[in-house]
Amino acid sequence: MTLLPRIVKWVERGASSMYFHSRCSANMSSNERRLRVLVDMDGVIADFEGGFLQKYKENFPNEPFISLEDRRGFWVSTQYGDMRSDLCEKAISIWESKNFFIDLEPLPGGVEAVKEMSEMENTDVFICTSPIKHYSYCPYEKYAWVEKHLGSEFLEQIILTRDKTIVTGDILIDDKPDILGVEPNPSWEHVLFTACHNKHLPPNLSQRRLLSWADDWRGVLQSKRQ
Ligand code: DGP
Ligand code: MG
Repeated sequence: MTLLPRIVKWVERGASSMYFHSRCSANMSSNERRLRVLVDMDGVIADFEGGFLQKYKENFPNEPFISLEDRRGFWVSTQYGDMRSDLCEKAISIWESKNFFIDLEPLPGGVEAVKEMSEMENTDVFICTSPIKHYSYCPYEKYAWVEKHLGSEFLEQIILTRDKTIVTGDILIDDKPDILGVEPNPSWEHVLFTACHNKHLPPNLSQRRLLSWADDWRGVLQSKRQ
């Protein structure tokens, strides 16, 4: 974030906390409620599927693979295991390897969108991502990826959790169709981010979608402010 928007953010935060603590009756419109946006990482800003397929083919050049066009279902290992049972473990070995997560390419427009929304007035953005349980590399590399692509100031904005339902927010932009956990009524609206594995799902009228970062994400945020 460049210096000027950061100063504006500090002033905004100070102003809104003064407002809530002093209970003064200042002009409400200048104290609009802050919007909290949770942005998933894999499949939303980091190209997990593309990175997986590239490394799988490099590591197992003689094994069958599933093109991104033919991907179905969230769990990559399930679809590989359905093709041939031993391919499940081969798939898992790819994302459990060192440098898998740090090497992921950004998805088009994602980094720019996250930076832009974080500079919007009255907007807090968090990267909300589930690490894999094989923790040797993934959590470290997720932090390193954020620093590399979004900048060190975003290290303050990372939430690593296997259960996103317990995180409070207004919107969760995520490519996983079903986000379940211990909280039956999460505070956020889940906006489904289109990915190769979910684009064939039947339309769900109760779930909004973002087709890509070229889609109207600004309109989605605006709709939550009203
Ligand atoms: P998230 O994008 O925050 O919902 O994280 C989901 C993680 O799970 C992400 O790192 C991708 C990974 N993942 C995808 N397919 C599989 C799978 O079949 N098995 C496991 N263990 N993880 C998977
Ligand atoms: Mg994801």
